[in-house]
Amino acid sequence: TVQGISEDRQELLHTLMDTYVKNDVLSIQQSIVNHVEYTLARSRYMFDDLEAYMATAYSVRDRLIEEWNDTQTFIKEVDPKRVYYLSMEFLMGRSLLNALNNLDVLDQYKEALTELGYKLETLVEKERDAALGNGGLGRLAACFLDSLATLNLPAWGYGIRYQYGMFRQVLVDGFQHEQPDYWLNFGNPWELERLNVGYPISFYGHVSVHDEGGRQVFRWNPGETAFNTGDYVQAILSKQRAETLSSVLYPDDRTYEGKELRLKQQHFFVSATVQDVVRRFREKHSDWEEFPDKVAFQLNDTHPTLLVPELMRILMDQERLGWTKAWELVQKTCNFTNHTVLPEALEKWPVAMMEKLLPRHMQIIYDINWRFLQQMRQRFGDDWARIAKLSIIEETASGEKTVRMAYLAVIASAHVNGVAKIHSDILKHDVFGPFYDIFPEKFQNKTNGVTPRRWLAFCNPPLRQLITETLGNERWINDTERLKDLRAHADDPAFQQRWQEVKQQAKVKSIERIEQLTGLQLPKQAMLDVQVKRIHEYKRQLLNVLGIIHRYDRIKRMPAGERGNVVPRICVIGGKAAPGYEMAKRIIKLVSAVADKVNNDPEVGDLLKVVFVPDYNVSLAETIIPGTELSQHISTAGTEASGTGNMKFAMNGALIIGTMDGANIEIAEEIGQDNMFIFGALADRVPELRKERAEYKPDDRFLHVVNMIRTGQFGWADYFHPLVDSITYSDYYLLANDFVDYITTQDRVDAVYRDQAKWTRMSIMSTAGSGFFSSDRTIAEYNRDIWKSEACVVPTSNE
Ligand code: T68
Repeated sequence: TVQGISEDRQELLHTLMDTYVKNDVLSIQQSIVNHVEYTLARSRYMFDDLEAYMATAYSVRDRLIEEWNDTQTFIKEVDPKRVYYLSMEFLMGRSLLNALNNLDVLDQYKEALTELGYKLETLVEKERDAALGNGGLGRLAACFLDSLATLNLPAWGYGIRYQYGMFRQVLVDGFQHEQPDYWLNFGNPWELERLNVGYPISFYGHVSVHDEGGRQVFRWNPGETAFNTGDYVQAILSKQRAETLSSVLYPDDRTYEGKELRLKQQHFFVSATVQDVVRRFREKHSDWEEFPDKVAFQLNDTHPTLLVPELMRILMDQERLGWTKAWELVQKTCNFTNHTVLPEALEKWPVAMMEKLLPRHMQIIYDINWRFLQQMRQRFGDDWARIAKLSIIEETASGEKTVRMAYLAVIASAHVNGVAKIHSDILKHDVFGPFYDIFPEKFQNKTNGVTPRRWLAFCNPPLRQLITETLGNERWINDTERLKDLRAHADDPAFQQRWQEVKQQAKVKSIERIEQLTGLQLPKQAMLDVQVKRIHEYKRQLLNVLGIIHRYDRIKRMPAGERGNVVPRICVIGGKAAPGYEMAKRIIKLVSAVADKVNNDPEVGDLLKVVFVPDYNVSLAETIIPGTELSQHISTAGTEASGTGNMKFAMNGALIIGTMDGANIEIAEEIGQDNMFIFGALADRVPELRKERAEYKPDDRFLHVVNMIRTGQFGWADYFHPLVDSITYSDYYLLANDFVDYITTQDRVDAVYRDQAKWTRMSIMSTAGSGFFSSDRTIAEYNRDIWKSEACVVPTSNE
């Protein structure tokens, strides 16, 4: 019951709603056609596929809004501790199919649309991906929202609604070109604009000090405030400036870029978030002591770390709390997740830029640092070398001072976590080693996960059906540990047969999609071998290419009579290179060049096909992953924090060829080493191998393959030179060291593939062992060990 409304009125309102949002086919058709006519203002007698998609989306949205409102009303009433997940990126992908499945109305909508003369599968393709993220970090945030909702946790995701998402990648002559992704072109039916909610966001200016009853208070006098001015023309100009803040997602997931607009985005984002959170808290509370019982922040990498000085500023300068109290509240509410150990990715903002843009925040950061270093001095004495290592402010050799955002995040947070066991260990003993020595209790591991709804049940309906029939019900979808029960069927020939049929069906779909995207003709019986992820030197797509060239060369040298024994393969590589990352762009061109040569070689025919799939994104992943047979996760050990693609492929019964890196290690623990193809140097050997690399004599097969590129067998010899050099001299990612193990492991892959019963068994064991990698488990752990909030289940109306 709702407070403050008479029972009669409540009854009437309930009935009105109930007769509108019904889920029988006729009611659904009515609501779709209503939206065509009244929301889109198109004729109900004539609307195209895009309009049908829009109307369907609005109709589904009505059903979501109802639950949303009930949830919000209930949660507001209960006033539990809320979790705030702060992320500069949410890589959501499409929503229609996900929402239909979650509302459990997929079949009704299919039927409703069929009768109206539309195909749901066609309409689904009309939706633009919400690609508001670069890769793993952004997609993790999206999976976490799914699991937070599934677990009924009272949580909000805060992010930026960029107008331009991740660029669209087109290949011209094998080279990557970037096109703007204006994803809002036809409007976005999944969003609601709250024009009544707005907060001023300030930049620049100076800080003044005032005396308030004998107490010193600081005031930030901003030079620029979005939305608040009396001058009409200035107001418009200021609004336009404000709009640039959310215009574009930075497409760089590799190097931190010291661009002022990026810093402005970060401040805009955290400032609006803090103001919204504080407003919600103040609606119900006047005592700041209660703040940590009502609020838990999770910072998705360092990108939202300005939250720390902004919250301090609001608590001290606006709410008039003293430093000690404000700092205590910050330290009790903030938590930080790190996603990378690559030094070039760590954010370090120039002090000069921060001072200019956010003078009060810079002051607060200096204060935090000073107090922290004082404490350390009390602890360690005047060991300046040790203390300098802990400083938030770094002085570079050139004399430039920068703010180490990760150190600020570690010092301010109650809990700090990595995203896979090996990664969390590296954080403790390497990246944040000195901090681990001081506060060991802060450091945790939370191994990543992915939502089994989108990444198994919804993207792979035939496999869902088979699993459900085998396990007897669908409880495995929200309780993935139950997938273990598939193990009992792994050796059953009849079950294996059905598993193969399902996999083959998905494979054909994947291949057809790839054919459609590339114009190639591909053999449907070949092994589908896939490496899709952002292009990075550390992810070693180049090692994959070297392996492909080696395979090609071997086929060429083979007597024609022996070629019958070759296991045919389609090698797919896909992913985006950051626009300024030249090496990554050269790798893309190399894949295309090798593909051109191999695919047009009549001696090779269907034995080997090489494909670069353009514009890899969430939706493409949803069709490619279910059909993949072999998936590659081959980073140099110690460089991939976790990986999440590996989990999605394992769930869908693809076998993994991979190094002992990131979550691969835990996948091996869960599904068994013998159900994966593991190769390569271990992380603890990597530093020595790097030191010894200059003396290392690479195998002749490695040298030969590298030489084929160098001497122009795939053309473009000059353009590929930097790639060849990178693995000939420093070879930082140790391709030469891992090459032989890689190609011999690839031979083992072929051998197992020839034994389809064995392969199928391994495939079943992969899915069966993937339950641990549900993001439901990850989120349950965050909540148990960090947030300590409680599930908040809306009572249903008939209870
Ligand atoms: C990824 N990081 C990790 N970063 O590479 C991956 N960076 O191992 C891990 O599984 C995943 O995070 C989730 O934990 C990223 O994706 C970025 O995208 C990024 C974006 C902007 C700036 C820096």
